[in-house]
Amino acid sequence: MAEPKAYRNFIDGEWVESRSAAVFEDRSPANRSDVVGLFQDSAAADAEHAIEAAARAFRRWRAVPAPKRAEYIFRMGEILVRRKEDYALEMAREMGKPLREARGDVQEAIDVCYYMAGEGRRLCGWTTPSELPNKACFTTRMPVGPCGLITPWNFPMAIPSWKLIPALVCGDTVVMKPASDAPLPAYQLVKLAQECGIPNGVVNYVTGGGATVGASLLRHPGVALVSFTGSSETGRAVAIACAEEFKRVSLEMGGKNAMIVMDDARLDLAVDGAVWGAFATAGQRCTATSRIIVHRKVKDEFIARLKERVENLKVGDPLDDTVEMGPMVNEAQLKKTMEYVQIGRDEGADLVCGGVRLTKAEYGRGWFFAPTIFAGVAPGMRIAREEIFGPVVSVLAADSLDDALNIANDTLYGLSSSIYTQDVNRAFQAARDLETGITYVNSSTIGAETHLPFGGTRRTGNGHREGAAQTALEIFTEWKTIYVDYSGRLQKAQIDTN
Ligand code: UN1
Repeated sequence: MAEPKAYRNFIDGEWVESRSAAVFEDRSPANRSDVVGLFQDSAAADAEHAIEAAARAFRRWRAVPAPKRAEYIFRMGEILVRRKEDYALEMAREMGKPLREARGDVQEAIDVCYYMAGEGRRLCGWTTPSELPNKACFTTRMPVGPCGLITPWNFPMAIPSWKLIPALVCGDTVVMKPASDAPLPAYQLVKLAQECGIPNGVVNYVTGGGATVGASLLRHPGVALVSFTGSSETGRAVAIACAEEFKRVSLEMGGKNAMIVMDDARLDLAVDGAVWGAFATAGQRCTATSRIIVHRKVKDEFIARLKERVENLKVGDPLDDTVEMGPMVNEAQLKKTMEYVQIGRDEGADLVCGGVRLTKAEYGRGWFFAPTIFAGVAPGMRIAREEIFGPVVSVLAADSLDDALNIANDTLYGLSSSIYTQDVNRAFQAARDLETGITYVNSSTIGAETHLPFGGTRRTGNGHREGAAQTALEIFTEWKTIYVDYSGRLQKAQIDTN
């Protein structure tokens, strides 16, 4: 086997090794002997170096007209289109999502590039009359400064792009710290930014641990904003650290997303949505369907049909185009999932299928877990309350729409939700009353589009929404109010109350 490729940090326009002189291995979760690459196990000093470069570059980048900044982004989109298949293959190998989902992940980055490139010619503020004659008032969006982007492994190109691309259009500079389980797609985005001519220091990339690189981004006063996607636990630590420095912080965190299936639902659609929602990316999505609340009248039939589909899901090599579910990303995620299966059994839930690690033949080389359904789950059980982030779904019963809504809303999280019904009144009531950032009617809890607000209530976030320009720009810019007095008169002479 050829030596694995060693990937470097990107700081101030140079590809550099870490001052720590240490690297970590990035292995495929489907085949642990496959080393995808070696990445820099960076020291805090590397992150500091990158933050300083981003701070210097900010002074120049903020002055580049936004339509020009957007041209770089458009070019990135054009190249991404051409390389989509290569990047998808690389991603499937690196973090284990099936190829067709990996294509979708790259596609999200393409969509964000094209969509946000248009924003370069908008970035609109507003004007409003002044209280005084001969005075103009208007508002304009200003970049916030160097941003620390801390991104997860489950959407390793899409999520970095949701942050990087709007930040660049807005005139911010960035230091990216991708998750160590999947740093390669973010590396490709950074390389692309360089290839498209984005000036040195505007985009920086530093790999390594949360305690070194992540902590520097949180503590260094040169970082104006931290945008984080990951667990609620880590998000809390991020928010606390940012508060110390009065940093802006945008958090996208956990979910315990519910799908409601009413007695009038098209069960074929609901079963299909449940399979996709619960087991895409092996359940490792913050939008994953992890609770299915089914009307008691159709519960048994629904479970029987779901079981049949899930038992026939093709689990295997993510690079095989016919595979429907790949491995879990790492051993820790696998262990956590196994622990929750045990918790579910101990709580008295009914294991319908799955519940075991897959180890036979090729499965033994990776972190494979069987897609798992629990039925007879009560709302108070831990498997119905805590985020598992694995291929495990809990089925709960409800007696009415109100009952289902109460169960769905009885959670600490609030990212996504869905309802299957053919009754328009029920659909609209659920759309209003499900207390989540996103609600789907007659489709699964996953499948968010990049030009709509993405984010959630409660412990899922801190009020921000990524995606849509109307909301993403609120994260990556701040408002400036400008008054222009063209009266040529002494201020006092004009009015005495202001
Ligand atoms: C995530 O799981 O962190 O809606 C993001 C979806 C994807 C994005 C998920 N478009 O499932």
